Amino acid sequence: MNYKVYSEFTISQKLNFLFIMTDQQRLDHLSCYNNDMVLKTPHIDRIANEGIKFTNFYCNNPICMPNRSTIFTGQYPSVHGVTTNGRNLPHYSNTFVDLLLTSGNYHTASFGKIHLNYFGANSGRFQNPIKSQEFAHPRQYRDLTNYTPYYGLDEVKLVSGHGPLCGHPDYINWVKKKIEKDPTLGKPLRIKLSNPDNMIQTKLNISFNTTDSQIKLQVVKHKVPEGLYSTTFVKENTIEFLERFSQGAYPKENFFAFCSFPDPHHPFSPPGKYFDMYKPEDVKLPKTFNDNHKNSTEFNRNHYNTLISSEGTEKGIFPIPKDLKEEEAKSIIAASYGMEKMIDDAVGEVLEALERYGLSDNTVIIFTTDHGDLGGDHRFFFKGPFLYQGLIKIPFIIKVPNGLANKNCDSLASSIDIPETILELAGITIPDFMQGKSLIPVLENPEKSVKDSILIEMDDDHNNERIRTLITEEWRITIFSDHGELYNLKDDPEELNNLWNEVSLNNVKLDLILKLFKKTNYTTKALVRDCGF
Ligand SMILES: [Ca+2]
Repeated sequence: MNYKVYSEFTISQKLNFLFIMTDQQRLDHLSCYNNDMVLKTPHIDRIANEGIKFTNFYCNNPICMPNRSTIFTGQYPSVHGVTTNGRNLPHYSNTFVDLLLTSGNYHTASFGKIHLNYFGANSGRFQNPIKSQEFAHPRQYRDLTNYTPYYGLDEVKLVSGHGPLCGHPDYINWVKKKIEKDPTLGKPLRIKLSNPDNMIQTKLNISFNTTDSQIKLQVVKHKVPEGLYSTTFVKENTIEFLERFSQGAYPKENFFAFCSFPDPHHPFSPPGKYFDMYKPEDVKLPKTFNDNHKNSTEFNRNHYNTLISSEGTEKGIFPIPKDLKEEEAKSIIAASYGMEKMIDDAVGEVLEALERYGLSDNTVIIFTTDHGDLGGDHRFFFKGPFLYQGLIKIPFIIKVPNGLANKNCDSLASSIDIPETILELAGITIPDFMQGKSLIPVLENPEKSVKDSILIEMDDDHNNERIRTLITEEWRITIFSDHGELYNLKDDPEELNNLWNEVSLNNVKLDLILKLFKKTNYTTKALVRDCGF
């Protein structure tokens, strides 16, 4: 691939990158995408006002580790190998951050969740699993090594897990330091600094104060104060880094900073004042909440029927409560709003710091999430093999210094395009192994289009399904092993009417299947021989 000069913007110096990412955040939970909502996110909205907001941006896999690995490598999950959670990105993988680091110009840093290695303990189901560098539980901390540079990241402060169930030595040591400075923070949890890591983490984790039904809803009230919560860890570490960088603490000319919040992923557990900030009665449910799956696939219909007649969970796979009532659904969304408000407040402070330390004039700001959340769409929550828009269509906002401001871009684009966009903005040649497209053409002219379709892969080991989805401007087609979905996104944006068996659309279906086949029949490099024959 030839390197194209990025010429349209008047950039006199090399650019820094502040890459802000959240986990499992719905596009319509940001007020710049949805103004008809009680939650307002003015700070994230500000990035959109000063930059470009993408309105047709998709993840390439609706699960954490696969899509995060896609963002780092610029490859589809079936190519980089992280086809599901619980599979580490191979340590030899080449990421865009490696390329920033080896360019010699960039200090590369990460504060928060990464999830390119798995978090969890081995329950005995797996024999000799490859070790992780992101273990959340103190029992595994002895297996961690001095791990930087980590997939190209020179400096890392990690937090693993979600909600009040967070861990990793970087986070636990930060908690200890915070309590050392301000002992009142540890009081509600009765944390003593003389306690070892596992005692401190147990105190963080057992601080749930909730009823059984709330746990089923994944709404969790806990005693972890705002000042010790993961969002504060990410915010403070990012701000302290920006200060250090501005003071010349690093020998590099530029920085790449990954500011990555573990929220608003379930359990929905906003700390302190954020827990009750939004009232369930002020929440509007998605339009499809009362879909009874009459025109859905049998697979979705079975899941729906199971969830409305089961006791809370279906084999622990889809943690959805029995007979979910509208008020309960609203309470889940209200709690997620609290987490999202806390993130927006944190983003506001990070942006303020960027300006305070004189770094905003040459820093690209990116805001996105790793995938969405079903969030009550079609009465489903969290994630799963239900490729509805709330799960797959995600926010992507980018502000380039001296670039276009307050513009929308309706071009199809996806997570796999992020690394090439960053590399091109950094003036680094895009390597052949990357499979996305740089978004520079639409940053220069948001009226243009960079892609006519998006591929979403999902290998679902719970159901042993390799599900492939193609999104075009008009259609979503999703192919399972023995059934399919076809929705006209223009006529039926709520995806209520599955047209897979509509005979009059057979030509459309065939055309989309061919497009999907071509898209999956990719090669990462030109076919080359080692010898003539
Ligand atoms: Ca995720």
